[in-house]
Amino acid sequence: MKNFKSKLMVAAGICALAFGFQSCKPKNAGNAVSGDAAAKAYVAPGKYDGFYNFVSGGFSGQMSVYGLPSGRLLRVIPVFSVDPEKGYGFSEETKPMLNTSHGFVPWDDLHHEDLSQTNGVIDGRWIFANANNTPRVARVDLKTFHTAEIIELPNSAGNHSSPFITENTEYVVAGTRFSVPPDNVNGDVPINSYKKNFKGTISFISVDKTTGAMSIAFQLRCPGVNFDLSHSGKEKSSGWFFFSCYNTEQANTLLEVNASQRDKDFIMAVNWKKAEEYLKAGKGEKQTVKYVHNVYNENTHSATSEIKTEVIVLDTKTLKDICYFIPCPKSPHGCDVDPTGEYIVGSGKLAALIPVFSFTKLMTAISNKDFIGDYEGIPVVKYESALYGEVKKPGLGPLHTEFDGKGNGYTTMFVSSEVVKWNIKDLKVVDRQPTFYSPGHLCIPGGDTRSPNPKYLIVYNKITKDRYLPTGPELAQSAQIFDITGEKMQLILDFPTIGEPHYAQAVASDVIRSSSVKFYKLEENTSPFVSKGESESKVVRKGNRVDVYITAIRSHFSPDNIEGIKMGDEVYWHITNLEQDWDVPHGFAIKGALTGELLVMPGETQTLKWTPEKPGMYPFYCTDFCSALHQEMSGYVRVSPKESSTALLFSTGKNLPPNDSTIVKN
Ligand code: K7E
Ligand code: CUA
Repeated sequence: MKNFKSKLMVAAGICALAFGFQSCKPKNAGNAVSGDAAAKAYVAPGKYDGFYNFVSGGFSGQMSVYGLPSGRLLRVIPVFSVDPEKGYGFSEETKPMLNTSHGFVPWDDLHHEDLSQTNGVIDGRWIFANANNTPRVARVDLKTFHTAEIIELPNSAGNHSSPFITENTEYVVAGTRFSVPPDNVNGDVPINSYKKNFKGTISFISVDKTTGAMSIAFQLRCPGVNFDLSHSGKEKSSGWFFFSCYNTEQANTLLEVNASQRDKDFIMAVNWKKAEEYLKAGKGEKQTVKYVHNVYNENTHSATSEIKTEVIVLDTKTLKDICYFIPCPKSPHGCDVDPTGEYIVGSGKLAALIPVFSFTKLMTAISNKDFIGDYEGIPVVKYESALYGEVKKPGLGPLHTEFDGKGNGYTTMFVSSEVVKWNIKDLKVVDRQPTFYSPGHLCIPGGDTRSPNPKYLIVYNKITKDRYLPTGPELAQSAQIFDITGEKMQLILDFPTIGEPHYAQAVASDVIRSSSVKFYKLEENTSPFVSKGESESKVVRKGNRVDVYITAIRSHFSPDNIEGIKMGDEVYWHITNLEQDWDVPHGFAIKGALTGELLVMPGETQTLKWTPEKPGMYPFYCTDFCSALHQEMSGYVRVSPKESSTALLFSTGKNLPPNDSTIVKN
């Protein structure tokens, strides 16, 4: 959202004069927390939090897991970014996860998350996330909190309107932010041919009910606009999807001005059940593309990366009745659907009101063909015919809305730095509370599902002045928790976040807790490089490739003395953690390696590739404090010149025989 800031600040100035909105910085920043707040956020040592909160890491490419209401950071899950702390993206087994059609991409920008649902309720199985820059969608398995799968999206650029799921996780849906020429045509065209050559694409990724496996079922080819955000319909509107669209001006330069011309942009309503019918009837076109599908296997403990070459595209211009545009003021960002599925809320970044659309009215308008025309062949429904009503003077710069299931919406106001609670029926503002500062997304546990759990509201801020100790030019990003059990929202805690948070989701902890994997069973480990006991540990040379099958158990490695590695060798350290107990990882580090830690879970095998740079003695050690004798958990590798005659020897617990290094001259 930072890119919108300057425009919004300008708008703020204008609107503050015109409407007398509050200034950007709330006045009572210092003392907004009332007396009993601390008690409400307090979770005693040794007690569990009631909720998991999954917070996007933004440009850190990761997802962090907090406990609520304590705001305690529990875990960082690497998704689209390498994580040296865990070895993700450094081990040979996890490297393929970050493979794309553009090669290995070690870092991306993660904005949105969506927890899987069954019957419109969070089922705690998976959480999906988007890579914004190089378009991808990931699935994280909540049994292990590991990234299980990543699928790349062809015909897309800036995968922002993503990922949003349907009520039974039939599909994970992703809309492209940047329209671009499709991948199978020549994209080497003048930029100013936008109107002619640029297309928007929405991907429907199917999700296997049992395994969660993703595959691109079909794509919709849409007019060239910017798809910003979306949400699926629910209950009565299930079968539909809603996308906010901006840049309906189809500008290709200085969007700040040129994409803010029209008084209204659109929300695009998509009848995906209809799209499925066309797909079944064979109306899709096969398109040659190239994208990558990466899958992590929890038995081999390794990922595979496969290149795919085809998608099926449905053209929404020729296939009628899939898409409809609803005019929506003005450059809408958030597009949120209330728990009943009746109300669709568009948050126009530059609008001084919040339009709430009625699904029932929309359906009537569509069947009556109550259109004001078409936009690139797609019917445009009359604004008033789809509108339920407008929330007047809600604040400035509305971005995102969540729901409490008790008839209220909560909308963040980026410019006026507040969160505003409003009643869905009468569209009256019920309460407003300052945030510190410039909130982006917000989250109520289950707040975008049929069944919210409205105890807390968490607001994720973009700017954090005078809330935390200074840390140089950049301050910590911040989240703020409000108790929303009463009529008024009550701020109870600030906590810092990693990267820049965008969307977040939360769920009661018991939905996930009980299914947590505690360790991997060694007997189920089918890695080709596993050693299931110390007796299987070994060092094998094949040409200049050396495979070290090494085991880790408290508190030693086997083998721990290795000689006969030579310059020019590529050494693959296959570390199997023999422990069979909860929370006993071992780490592995060797001088000169690209990471100081490869973290290996009990029962798991992970591989570090290492190429020594000069002859000498190289210690290796365990990086995870695993026992009182952790510091003893170490070993030595001797590296000899390429031409030396040093024999390849290894041992544990006894000295190697004499092994002279003589240079052999050919
Ligand atoms: Cu509003 Cu990328 Cu969802 Cu940030 S986005 S806030
Ligand atoms: Cu194993 Cu420390």
